[in-house]
Amino acid sequence: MPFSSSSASTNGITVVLGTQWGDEGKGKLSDILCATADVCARCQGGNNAGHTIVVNGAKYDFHLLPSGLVNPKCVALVGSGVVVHLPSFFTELETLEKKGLDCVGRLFLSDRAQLVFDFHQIVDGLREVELGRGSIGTTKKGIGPAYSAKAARSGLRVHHLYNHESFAEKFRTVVENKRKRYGNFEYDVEAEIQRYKKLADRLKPYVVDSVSYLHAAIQQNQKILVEGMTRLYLLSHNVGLSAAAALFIFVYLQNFLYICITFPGANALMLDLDFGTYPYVTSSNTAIGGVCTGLGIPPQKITKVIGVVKAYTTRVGGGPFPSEQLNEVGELLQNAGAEIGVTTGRKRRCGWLDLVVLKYSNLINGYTSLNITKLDVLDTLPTIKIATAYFLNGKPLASFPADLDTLEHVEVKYEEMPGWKCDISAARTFEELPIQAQNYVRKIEEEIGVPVEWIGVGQSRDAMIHIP
Ligand code: 2SA
Ligand code: GDP
Ligand code: MG
Repeated sequence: MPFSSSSASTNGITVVLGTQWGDEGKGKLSDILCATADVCARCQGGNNAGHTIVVNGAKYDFHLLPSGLVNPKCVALVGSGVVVHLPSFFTELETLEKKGLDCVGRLFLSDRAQLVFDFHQIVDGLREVELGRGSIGTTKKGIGPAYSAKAARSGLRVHHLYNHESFAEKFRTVVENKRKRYGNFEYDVEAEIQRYKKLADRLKPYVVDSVSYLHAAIQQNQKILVEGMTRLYLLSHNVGLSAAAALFIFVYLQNFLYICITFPGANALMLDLDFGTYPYVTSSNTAIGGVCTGLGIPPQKITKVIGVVKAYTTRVGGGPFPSEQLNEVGELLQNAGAEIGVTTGRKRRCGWLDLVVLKYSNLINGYTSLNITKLDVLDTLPTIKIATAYFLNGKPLASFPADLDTLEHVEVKYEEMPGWKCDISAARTFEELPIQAQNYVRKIEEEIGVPVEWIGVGQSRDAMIHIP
């Protein structure tokens, strides 16, 4: 490989980010990294996200909960920047537990996280109807309305649940205001208040001050590095310590070994509220900045930023997509890649890999290495195209345009590369890939200027090439 991967360290904070419009396969990489991580944390988004992980033939779908839960030694933290629909939190937890995952004592939620209520989801749907042909194509999980309430300073956070009277009062006011704006939609406010009283009790063991917890973890790691690990959190659970204390002890002891935190950022750069294809974006910062604001950690603690790049491009929902293929190529990618939304079941739109997007994405996120995923989906193509530049009225664009009208009208310049026309799913080293596939990977690496560290060649956990 022309570049070597910059940081092989297991210490520090590793961030996993989507480089395109989402569904690149972040969940699978997070799962692999969490086999050796102490903590897996989520920093933004809500149950709009969808990550599918396949381990030994068993399939797990994650939406709100961190995908690190598949690994029994990993603590999962839902951070302050996440918007949480509590009924979905518990439904997802129950589904995972039914599949045999023991999440007791290793799943935690920040007391500063904002809550998403059913009325946010109702309003999400009403707003999409209002937008008509210009609708965003949201997941209707209430993400936009919940983040809007946060920015307007009228949102309710997890800690508010524990002052029932004041929670009930605030809740009545916010619903009343929404009804003034969106009409008298059906919603039993008093029943909801009672439901949340019960949910608050059920939630108590999971609630922590995530800022203190993460900083304690980071601090310990800087000072001590000793081999060995003790699973004392189970003991502390048995003797009745609080969840926060149990978590603290667990992480403290784990850190004698090392600490490696992964942040499986939900969604991806092109859906970032500031840098994505606004307004066809989600309502949070999916770029690297969202990691610091969503977890309250300083940027210099981040040692690795892995950009996950699908070997082609997909997008779900509305908005411009310059390299989209509304033809048999798009259909082939959709079918071979099983490109169906994990949360809504919508078909994902498909197109060629777009280097203009990836270079822009790297400018903002500064990837230290890349994970190319779903390379196997291109197995049958005789020729593969890569978008290398955008032109408007015959002139090349110098940068990724902010204006969507411009983006919708760009002409895309493509380069063609020969396909490999064989099954690559059994390859486990770079050298085992056919030369055409190696060249495709090298092309991406050279154009973006970031080393490729991982290559996905199939859905399951083991179908991954690691280039250390
Ligand atoms: P929202 O619901 O307000 O966040 O929607 C705003 C835009 O963000 C897009 N979005 C997504 N894009 C890709 N994948 C997502 N997760 C699911 C998945 C999507 C699904 O993993 O498959 O099941 O449909 C996701 N979540 C939000 C959304 O399409 C809007 O364009
Ligand atoms: P995420 O949101 O980025 O975590 O991605 P999703 O889970 O929504 O979508 C990626 C899909 O591709 C999932 O069904 C994964 O199991 C699957 N997947 C991930 N990596 C690979 C790969 O290398 N090859 C194939 N064929 N499938 C993959
Ligand atoms: Mg997804």
